[in-house]
Amino acid sequence: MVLTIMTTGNSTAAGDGPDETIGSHTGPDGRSGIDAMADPGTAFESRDAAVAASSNRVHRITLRVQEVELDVAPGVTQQMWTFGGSVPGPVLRGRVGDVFEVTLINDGTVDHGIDFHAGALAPDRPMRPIEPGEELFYRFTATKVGIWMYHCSTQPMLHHVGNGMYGAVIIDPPDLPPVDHEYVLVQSEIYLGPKGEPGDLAKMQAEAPDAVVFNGYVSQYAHRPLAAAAGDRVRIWLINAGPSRVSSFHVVGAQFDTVYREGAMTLGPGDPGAAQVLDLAPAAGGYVETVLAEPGTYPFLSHSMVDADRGARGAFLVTE
Ligand SMILES: [Cu+2]
Repeated sequence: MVLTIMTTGNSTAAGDGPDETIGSHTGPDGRSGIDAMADPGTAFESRDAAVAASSNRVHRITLRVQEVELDVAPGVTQQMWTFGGSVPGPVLRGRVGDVFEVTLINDGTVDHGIDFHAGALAPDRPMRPIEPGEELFYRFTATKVGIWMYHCSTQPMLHHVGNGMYGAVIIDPPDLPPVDHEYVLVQSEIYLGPKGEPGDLAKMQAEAPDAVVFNGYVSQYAHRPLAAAAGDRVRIWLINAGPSRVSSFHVVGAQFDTVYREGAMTLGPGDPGAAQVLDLAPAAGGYVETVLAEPGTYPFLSHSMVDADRGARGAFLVTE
């Protein structure tokens, strides 16, 4: 691996760098301030991608909209709009018939709202935008299995989703068999804005992301690989939060013998064929399963190569 060091306007943490007056994430040559190959350092903690089942039948959740400065790449921060202070927001999980009772509180400085694809209802009231300081109550019953996106419902949604307001709800199929490891990955784009300000809407409109990421941070699982042992069955839940790029999830050295995609089981372990990618349009989701046959490092990526180079990549570290 080649470590590329680029000179940028400010890749330092908020408020502590000599370049602060430049006030932009873009260097004088116009290139992004993000080096998707950079090492995040020994202190870096990746987001836990493991996801456990829940036995609750009623899920009471308080989501506070918080506008916070987050690390998105080594040495690069961005003022993000979040559900609960993280990007993506928390992963919710239940089963068919479960009730989700969500209280949304807007601690931000502009209007925000929420839209759960996991429920079907008239959007007029629960998805309405609320002003700073307000809250709303959103109740839905999960009637269909799948991995469903939730996101901010305030216009321009391109700006709100493009600046971090999304997450996943997993509704398990009733007969979902246990596996050795279960992970969830949310793909999304990062559009850097000026220092201390939200992401750049013009970049979003031009579909010119500075990075494409799994679980909110460039290449994090390339540096902190997801664990498995040889012969383990691994299930990976995926949702493509976009807002605009297609995802084409692939694991180098692996074939998916099980594929669930947008409401349909398209492959099972008994089928003669297998899949090389799970392709997901923006807001689409599904899961794949594979058995990683022998010890080694198995990179994963969006096989849309420009996005892999932007940080949509990681690895499984498979031990004996
Ligand atoms: Cu919002």
